Amino acid sequence: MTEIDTVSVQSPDATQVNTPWSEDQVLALLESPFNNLIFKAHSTHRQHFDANEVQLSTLLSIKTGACPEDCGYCPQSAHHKTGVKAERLMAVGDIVAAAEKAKREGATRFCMGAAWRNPKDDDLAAVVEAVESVKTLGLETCATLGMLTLDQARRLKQAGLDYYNHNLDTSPEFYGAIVSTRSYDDRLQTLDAVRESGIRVCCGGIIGMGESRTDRAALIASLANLPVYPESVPINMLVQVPGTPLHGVEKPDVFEFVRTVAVARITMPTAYVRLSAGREEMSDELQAWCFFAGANSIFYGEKLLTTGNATIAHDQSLFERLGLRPQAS
Ligand code: SAM
Ligand code: DTB
Ligand code: SF4
Repeated sequence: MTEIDTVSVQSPDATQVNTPWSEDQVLALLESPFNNLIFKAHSTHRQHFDANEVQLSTLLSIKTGACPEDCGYCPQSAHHKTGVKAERLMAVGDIVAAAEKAKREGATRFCMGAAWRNPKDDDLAAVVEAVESVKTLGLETCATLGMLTLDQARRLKQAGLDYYNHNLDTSPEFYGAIVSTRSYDDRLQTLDAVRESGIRVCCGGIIGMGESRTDRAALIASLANLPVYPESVPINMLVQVPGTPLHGVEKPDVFEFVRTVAVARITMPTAYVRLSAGREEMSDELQAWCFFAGANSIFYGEKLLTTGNATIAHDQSLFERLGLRPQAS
């Protein structure tokens, strides 16, 4: 794709001018004094967003477990013994009922996740039907189904899919220590197909897998240097699940997480930066710092895919204490 082509497929609200970021520049930001970094991130945030508004996305695992991939963090991989019960693809009616509930609870985006390496044609046809139905509820739609071809991405776009989530997870250098069944380039290829189809890109990573600060800088640089940077950037804190190879890995200092959110905000100023997995274990103070550092979206609802999430009651109370408002649909 030429640079001109890339620009022409930008979604209407995407103003992601691509300034290349070297890993060293990102690392320098990550390493700067905390107050300087957070001030810069918060100032950037205010230039592009209402600083007191947070977008709410609800997740649903539409096909659970028995995944052939060996991602070291993931409770759904068939390579790890985690006790997650494998379930077939949900019926469209059940998916729509979950979306209706999410809407009633205040979510504006509904994200359907499947534990696949890639969807087969029959599977995709069912997801297309689900996307069409969820769309009619007035919700934004998102899916994360593994690797996609351009043709599959186009079918999803035609069904009304707004976002596709496909994470780079970590730095290109550390990736091989976490996943062996697919490569960083495979991930980039799917992201290209999604971008070319006109679906907005949701792409981020995980902090706390034993990576170094340099790896975190390289992850953020990889995201920010995509031909058009993602509209949505989920920053996950590893949820350590017994039975996965990453269970028991040393946890990073919590301020390292805030720093990563801040650097994502500075390098991708118009993206929604989502405070994603791991909120159940985070203190209210840590979450408040993340919002101040530029996070403006969360996963909302009692469950992520297979693990727990902060409760709705807790989130509502936290929003009230901080004077935050959920983004209206
Ligand atoms: N199978 C698809 C794929 O890998 O793209 C979609 C689902 S997969 C569960 C989506 C993302 O969830 C992963 O890329 C990873 O970033 C995140 N994730 C999975 N397990 C996690 C965990 N234990 N803690 C934090 N994030 C996790
Ligand atoms: C993302 O970056 N985080 C979400 C979503 N995209 C699909 C998934 C988090 C999964 C956490 C582990 C689980 O619940 O299985
Ligand atoms: Fe499968 Fe996705 Fe989990 Fe990897 S992250 S094991 S691809 S469900």
